[in-house]
Amino acid sequence: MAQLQNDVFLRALLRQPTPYTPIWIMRQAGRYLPEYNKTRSQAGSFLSLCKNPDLATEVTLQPLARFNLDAAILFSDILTIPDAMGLGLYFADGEGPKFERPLREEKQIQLLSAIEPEDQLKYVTDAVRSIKSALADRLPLIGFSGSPFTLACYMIEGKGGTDFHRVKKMAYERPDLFNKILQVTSASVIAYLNAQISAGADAVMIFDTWGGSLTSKAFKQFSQNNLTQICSSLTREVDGTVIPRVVFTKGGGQWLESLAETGADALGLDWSTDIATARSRVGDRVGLQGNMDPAILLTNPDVIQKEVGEILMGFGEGSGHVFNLGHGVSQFTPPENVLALVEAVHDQSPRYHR
Ligand code: 1CP
Repeated sequence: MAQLQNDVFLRALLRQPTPYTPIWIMRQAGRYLPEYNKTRSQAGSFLSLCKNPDLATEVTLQPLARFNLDAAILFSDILTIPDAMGLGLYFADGEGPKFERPLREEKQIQLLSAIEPEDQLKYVTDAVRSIKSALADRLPLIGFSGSPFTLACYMIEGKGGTDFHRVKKMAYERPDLFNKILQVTSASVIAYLNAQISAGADAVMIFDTWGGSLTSKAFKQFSQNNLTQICSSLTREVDGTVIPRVVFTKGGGQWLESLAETGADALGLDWSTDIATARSRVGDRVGLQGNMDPAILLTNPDVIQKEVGEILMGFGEGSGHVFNLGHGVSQFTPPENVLALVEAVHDQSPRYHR
């Protein structure tokens, strides 16, 4: 692997010294950027963007051309895995993701089998190779997947934004069946992330977006165990360079100590947890990535600079912090506020790294 020109992000994840705090933004390529909307309308749909490696490369690079970000993230979606399993992903206009064939019958579940990434999801690994080549070792590229629990939520409910009653009913009433879904999905996630690493991803992130909807006991049983299994099965090094892993459980602030035991190098934090408290709880076991409320980006540069100052001061001196939002950037964010955010983090953070 060639030396990256900017590896501050990778070093921060591994809690190695850096000259400043690196920043990238969840959903940095997306609907708040006019150039993204243009490419998306030319492509016809979000899914055709994901499935075309040239267009996925183009939109991955769009935020990097505007902002001095410290990492690129593969343009794709977590729902590519259930789509490859045959559930039929589609996006109805103005609505979130949906599945034509959600998992409702026991027979369907018994027939599920793990995906072969270089076969069914070759458009993703092709996109990783294409983005790596376009980046020309300027910045690291983040690969990603959903967690098995979060993917199971979409696979069973058939859509997002629900109360998870179908999922929880199955988990509590038929844990055997629910575990079958989790096992097949975990095997798929492991193969998928390792394929992204082989294709050139420099770090990987697992989005456990709905883990926080569970009770503490159910979280251990139905999400954390799989996160640990995945981390222990991921490729650790490529040509002597460590591939860091980030685990992000939204709403998981109460479980940081146990999440630090999953094998993650860093934990994503949503905005509901104070970052100073989070750091004192995890100590030097893991790095932290986060955790500005995305709603701050709807305000103005003065408010943004002040908030950045508070989060940097909250984390305090030393390495191990990657600045990010606590969740994805809103589509109503003015791009100039993202510019102000990135500049504020780069201007204000060197004093914490002397
Ligand atoms: O153009 C459009 O209308 C599509 C909007 C969109 C985008 C830009 C979707 C649909 N997905 C994406 C890209 C995406 N999704 C990325 C790209 C990389 C980047 O950060 O620039 C990533 C990392 C994701 C991951 C993802 N998809 C998650 C996990 C992160 C999170 O936000 O919690 C989840 C839950 C999804 C499902 C999904 N896909 C799209 C939407 C609107 C949703 C959420 C639906 C819901 O609320 O349940």
